[in-house]
Amino acid sequence: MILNSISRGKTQSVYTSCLSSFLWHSLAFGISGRSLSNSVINLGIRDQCADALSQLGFEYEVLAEQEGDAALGNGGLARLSACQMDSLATLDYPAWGYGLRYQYGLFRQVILDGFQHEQPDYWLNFGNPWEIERVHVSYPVKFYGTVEEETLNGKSCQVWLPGETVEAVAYDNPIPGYGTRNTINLRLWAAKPDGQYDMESYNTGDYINAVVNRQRAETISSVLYPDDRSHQGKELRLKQHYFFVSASLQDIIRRFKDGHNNFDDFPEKIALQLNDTHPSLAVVEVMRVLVDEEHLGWDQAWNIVCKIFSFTTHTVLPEALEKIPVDLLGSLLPRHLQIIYDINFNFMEELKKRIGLDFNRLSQMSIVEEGAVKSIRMANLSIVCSHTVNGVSRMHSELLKTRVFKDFYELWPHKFQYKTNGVTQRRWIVVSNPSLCALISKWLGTEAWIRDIDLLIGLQEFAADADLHQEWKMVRKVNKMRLAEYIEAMSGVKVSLDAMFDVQIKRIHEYKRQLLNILSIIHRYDCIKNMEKTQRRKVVPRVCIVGGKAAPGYEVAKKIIKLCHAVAEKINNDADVGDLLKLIFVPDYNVSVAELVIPGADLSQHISTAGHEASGTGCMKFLMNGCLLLATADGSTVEIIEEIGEENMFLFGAKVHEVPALREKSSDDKAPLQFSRVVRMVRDGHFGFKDYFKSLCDGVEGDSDFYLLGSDFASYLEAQAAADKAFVDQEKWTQMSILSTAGSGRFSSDRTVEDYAETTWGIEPCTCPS
Ligand code: GPK
Repeated sequence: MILNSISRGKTQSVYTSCLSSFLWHSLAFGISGRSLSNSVINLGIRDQCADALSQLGFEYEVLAEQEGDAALGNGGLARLSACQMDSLATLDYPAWGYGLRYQYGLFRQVILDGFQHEQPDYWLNFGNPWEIERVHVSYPVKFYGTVEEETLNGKSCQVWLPGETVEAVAYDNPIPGYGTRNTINLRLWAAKPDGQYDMESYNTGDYINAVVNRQRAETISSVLYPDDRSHQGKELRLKQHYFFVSASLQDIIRRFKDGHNNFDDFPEKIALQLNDTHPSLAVVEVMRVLVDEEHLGWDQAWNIVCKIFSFTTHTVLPEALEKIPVDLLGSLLPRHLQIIYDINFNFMEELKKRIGLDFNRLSQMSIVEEGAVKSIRMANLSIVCSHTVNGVSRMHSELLKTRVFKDFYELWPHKFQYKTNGVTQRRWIVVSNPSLCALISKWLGTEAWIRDIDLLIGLQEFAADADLHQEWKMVRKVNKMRLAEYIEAMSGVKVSLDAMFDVQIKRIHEYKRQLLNILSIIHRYDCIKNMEKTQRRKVVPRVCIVGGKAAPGYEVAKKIIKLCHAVAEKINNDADVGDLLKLIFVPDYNVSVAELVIPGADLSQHISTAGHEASGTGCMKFLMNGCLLLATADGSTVEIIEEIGEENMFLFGAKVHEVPALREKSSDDKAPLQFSRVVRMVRDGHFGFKDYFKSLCDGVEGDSDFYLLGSDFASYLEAQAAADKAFVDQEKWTQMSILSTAGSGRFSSDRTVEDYAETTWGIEPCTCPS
């Protein structure tokens, strides 16, 4: 969960009075990944640390590896926030991040017989040395109860009489910026029982129940929900949302009140960024606090809300748009439900004035969805209450405007913007690829690119330089060796360093099409098997690496993992194939694994069906590291093409505007014979588990090939062949690799955050006084 808040206004005074709160929430707010290496780099004390440790008899790298991976998030969305926090700190912005201090992060993936099993990740086992527990910064968070009407100063008002109170205790996680003294704070909330004892139970002798009830409070922040897309109306999840929102807002408002007593100044000082809909209850909570507790009039409060919130959405998938059943919301947060109804009533009245009685449109845009389960549409609520609605890539924003939120765009075109995602070069080059970092600095003659990423373009000048090629290849080889050692230690499979390391690592989703990758690996295997021995010499050897977690309840994704293992088992043990093809599944993919795998990859795959990946950030990490991309024109890859040119990557597949028509076409017209052949191999039990894989095959054949694996297969194979061809010419490949890194500057989160600061939040950097 992230709510980010930012302070606006004069920079110096803002810094010292520290009014900022960058209320940027995603339920899955990530501090994802380790902290130590990033922090010592940003503080500029890496060498001193290494020296000091060696005097104590420790090796810095070995020690850094001991840190657990804090996986307090699910995937791209969470890691994006971590990158943006790094950039906010580095660029001296006065910002705060808020989230939940889950006791159990994202589950650990254990593979048994090729099947995924989930194990709890109790990441606090050895404590967390980087956090500071603020026992004195705690707030009561209330749930349940009833709402009563009362009269105050002759005016009637609503009073919420809550039924349960839980305490939110702050844990601070400092995020130092690079090359600056500025350090910002990620404040995570842990749930503790309310200080008030349940006296009645104690008095009536129900001691055990009283203690059990106290413990129940702690469950609110105990576990991260591991599905990043489908949100069934679970009470605990809603409790997490509100717990997080309420505590963060109390914190922000307390800080504001420290120096101000007029809420009209609130929008001058505070910007709150809704990072997806998980924190969207914040808009309702601010209304509640202003109207019920601060006794502002509705219109005055509404004016304030509309000025402080901006909303970023991270998806195009309808199933990822959160809806909360009204019954659930009404029982947990009765006053909030009333406020939502009031907001919606006003919105509907305004809308009727604008569009008339177009009931279809009115019902689609309504915050309340009628139907079998009456629900609150959190995205609609966020759009209505925010001054800006951001997409995470240009293509995403276009889809929002023309499809997902078309009606809203027609109503409020000025609200819609986009900020293409970015990643921080501090973690994704400096920390994870130190030899490439040194090489870049050497050739650019400066380390300034670590703060000023645009300088990377300077590498273009040397893209054909034979000396740079030599050194570039050496760095890449060393990283491949490191990865090969890891693969051997983890899977027992020895891989050849001469092979192309071809990687697809990300959450397992049908739209991300790991299945397309596996089917093409089967095709490659089948081709090798059917070749004359002499022909085999021409095959470009490949090590295909796949990694990713499936949501525990996502059956199809779990079958894809099993298929990957079944195919790997067959290929890796086939003496005919040898080093020509290997398939490796990297278990328990997380940020630390990514830091090892990305620098060692030659080729990486970003092959979602066009129009499904809102942005994608993995592609940016690979790009920065000089890995070539094999991709569809989806999300941010469209912008990557503009930066490095189509000739420096391997593009394939249907374009976004072609997808609807292709879906209409019957599958026999679109899937090539090779596709039917590989699917048949799976169906026929070539890799075992025939019955188990049947539904996977059914899902990509006939008319059910929603993600267009069949129709994209031929062009995918062509792109794969083009990659093979390019790899044979190592000088050409190296040049493409250098140009990839050189062209990656636009995909730094520094650029994203600067853009947000200037065009959405209206804040300026404030340099920390020395
Ligand atoms: C989007 F909606 C969601 C979600 O629930 N989880 C998640 O990781 C990702 N995302 C998108 O899938 C990516 O395309 C995008 O780059 C990332 O969020 C950050 O914006």
